Amino acid sequence: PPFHRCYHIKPFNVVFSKNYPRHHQFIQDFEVFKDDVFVSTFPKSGTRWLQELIWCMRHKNGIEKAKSKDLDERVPHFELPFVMDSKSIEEDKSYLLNGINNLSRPRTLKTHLPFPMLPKGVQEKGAKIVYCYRNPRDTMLSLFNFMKLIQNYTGTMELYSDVFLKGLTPYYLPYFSQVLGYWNRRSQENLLVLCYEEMQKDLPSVVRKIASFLDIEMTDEEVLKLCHHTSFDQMKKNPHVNVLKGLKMYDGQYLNKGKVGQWKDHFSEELIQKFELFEREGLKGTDLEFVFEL
Ligand code: PPS
Repeated sequence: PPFHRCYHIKPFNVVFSKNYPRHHQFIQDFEVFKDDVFVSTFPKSGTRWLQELIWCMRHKNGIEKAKSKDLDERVPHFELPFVMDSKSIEEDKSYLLNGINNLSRPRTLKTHLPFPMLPKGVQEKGAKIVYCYRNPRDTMLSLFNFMKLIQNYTGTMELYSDVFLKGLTPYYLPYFSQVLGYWNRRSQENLLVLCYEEMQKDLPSVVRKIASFLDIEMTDEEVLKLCHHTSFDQMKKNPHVNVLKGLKMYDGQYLNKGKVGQWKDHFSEELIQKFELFEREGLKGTDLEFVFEL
């Protein structure tokens, strides 16, 4: 049987690869402006947190303004039409044209695309990218919970971890190829690489780092206000953030636990060993390190 049935995953997970060839050129040629900022992540690695932070930083009185519009409208998911089973490229183009091209500048866009698949204009114009990764164990767990939430996934966590380790996650995107694609380019001037655990440990420092990267001046008071606005508790009760437009949610919420080291409460010894092997292999020859607990 098709693999998605063996793993209880919906074909949604492979749609990207099916539709991608006909969209490739369109994504490559998408008009990028120098002042665009792409917030890029492997899914479930702190995207929403960064989207809210960066949007508020880039707009005067951002925290107040953010209260009148959903996050998905302020920071749209760039390639969303390409991962959904849309009917035609025309439909996808019209999404982009209406949803993204109508955004006023400076635009902030969310993406999970691997670095080489970003529009050519990102490099040509020197648009900035803020990338964030998260340790693979918490990432897998968060993705598993998300699949239960949006697809009513019925498999076990062990089964889903196989999906993750084999790279059959949404977009057909193997974890290491996506993370290392950015990590290995981190010396590029237009790329800032962060990690989720660092945001958890010391958010004010991360905010200052982002501000300096994006040439935004912030007072200490503004930094603290923003950290409060984007704390887990505040974001969880913020109806403009803790929603996902157009997606039916099964049991639960978009913002789940928001912790580092959740995996320790769920992983068996056997699963830990599988991940250790996966991490050893994936990290070979790189100086990337993960933080598994704080
Ligand atoms: S998505 O669907 O890819 O955009 O999801 P993403 O936002 O990348 O990841 C969701 C996880 O990030 C956690 N999160 C936060 N943690 C701490 N503080 C804040 N403010 C915050 N906002 C989102 C969210 O809870 C998800 O992690 P889990 O472990 O599932 O709770």
